[in-house]
This record gives sequence, C-alpha cells and structure tokens, in this order.
Amino acid sequence: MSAERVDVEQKVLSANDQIASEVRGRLAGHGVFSVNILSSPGSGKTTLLERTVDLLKPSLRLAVVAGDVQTRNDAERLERHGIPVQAIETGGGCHLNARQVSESLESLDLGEMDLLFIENVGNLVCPSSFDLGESRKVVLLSVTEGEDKPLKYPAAFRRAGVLVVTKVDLVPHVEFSTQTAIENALSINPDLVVLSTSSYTGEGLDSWAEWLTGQVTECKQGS
Ligand SMILES: Nc1nc2c(ncn2[C@@H]2O[C@H](COP(=O)(O)OP(=O)(O)OP(=O)(O)O)[C@@H](O)[C@H]2O)c(=O)[nH]1
Ligand SMILES: [Mg+2]
Repeated sequence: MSAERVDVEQKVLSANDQIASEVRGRLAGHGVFSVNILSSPGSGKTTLLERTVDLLKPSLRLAVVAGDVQTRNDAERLERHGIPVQAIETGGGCHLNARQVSESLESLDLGEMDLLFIENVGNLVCPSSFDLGESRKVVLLSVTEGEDKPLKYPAAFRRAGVLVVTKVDLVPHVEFSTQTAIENALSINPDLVVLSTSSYTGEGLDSWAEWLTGQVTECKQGS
C-alpha cells in the first residue's frame, strides 16, 4: 500500500474517532448503553434484534439505528416492534461511520432511552475499523458460515466484547463445530463473552437479554 493511501486512511479514521468520541460522550451523558452489531450479511442481526426488542421492551427503553447499503427494510422490520428506529442508507458504503450515527441521534430522544442498538452494514471486514461511539461491539457468527471465520476475519472478533453464535437450530444440518468456532474466536480474543442463540427456537435469548440488562444497569450506575 502506498504511503499516501495510508496517510489518507489514517486521516479518515482519526476524523471518525473524534466524532465517535463525541457520540460516546453524549450517550454516556444520558446513561445510554449502546451496542454496535457486526456480522457478515445475513447472519441474523435484524432477526436477533426483533426477538430482543420483544423480550426487553417491557423493561427497558430501546432504540435502533439500522444501517444498510440500500433499502430501509431492516428499519421497517424493527419499527413494527414499536420502538424508535432510524435508518441509515450508506448508498454503497460497506460500513457505518460515526458521523452517520451522530446525525441519526439528532432524531432520537436520548433522555427517553436506556439501550441503543446500532445494526451495522452486513460485512465482517470494513465495520470493525470504524468506532461509532458505542459502549460495546458485538459480533455475530452464524453456524452456516464455517467455524474458521474468526481466524480469517480476525479484526471484528478482536475488537468485539461479545460473540453471539447464531442460528444454532441449524447445527444438526451443517458441518459446524460450535466448540471449534468458539475456540477459534477465543484464540483471537480470550476476553470475548460467548453466547449461542437461535432466534427461531429462542435458545440462548434469555442469556443475551440478561447480559444486555446487566450492562444497562452498570452503565446507569456509572453515569
Ligand atoms: N434457521 C435460522 N435462521 C435464521 C435465524 N435468524 C435469522 N435467520 C434467517 O436468516 C436470514 C437473514 O436474517 P437477517 O436477520 O435478515 O440477517 P441480517 O444479519 O440482519 O442481514 P443483513 O442486514 O442483510 O446483513 C433470514 O432468512 C432469517 O429468517 C435463526 O436463528 N435460525
Ligand atoms: Mg439486517
């Protein structure tokens, strides 16, 4: 890679980091815990969020920023669950950036929010380099993707605080060892909290909801 290109990339990232840090400050000021959800296209981000919203809506004030290259489909799916949602269409961009999130927050009432989900563009590479000001990154890996993905796309797993292995209802139908996938992920990042879920059967969703609720409580205590 040329020195010039490296220089431009570093400038873009450092401008992004500055806005991300402002976003982080705004969210912290309102005691909002936020998660930036990363995964390959179709790993089950929106479906997991739909189930999670149904589980947590009675006890927490939720909102979602939903990023996609094109369409408002995910935002519309989530809106049907009765929470505030902002869509970001990147128009070709393979990741969200902090400015887009910052602008979306203008249309959301942070004073009426405990937990903000940011669904990133489906991509296991680009989104991991861009801090959005979130409290935690959460990476999803579905059982149809292969257990080697943490080794092949390590950055997302290195930067995440939580790994959610999704679609575990499909394990009997695919050649996938959940244990090997988790070992691979932990070899990249031994501090990962690991959960396994199925949005179809509901398996593991209680643990996921419990983790989120615990983080919201800690965040409120710290603010
Ligand atoms: N078997 C099974 N299928 C699932 C599960 N969760 C999601 N799916 C299916 O996987 C497909 C993709 O799910 P989405 O939730 O749209 O995935 P996504 O990660 O939001 O996709 P993008 O936003 O396009 O990256 C859909 O057909 C879902 O019904 C699950 O737990 N088990
Ligand atoms: Mg989606």
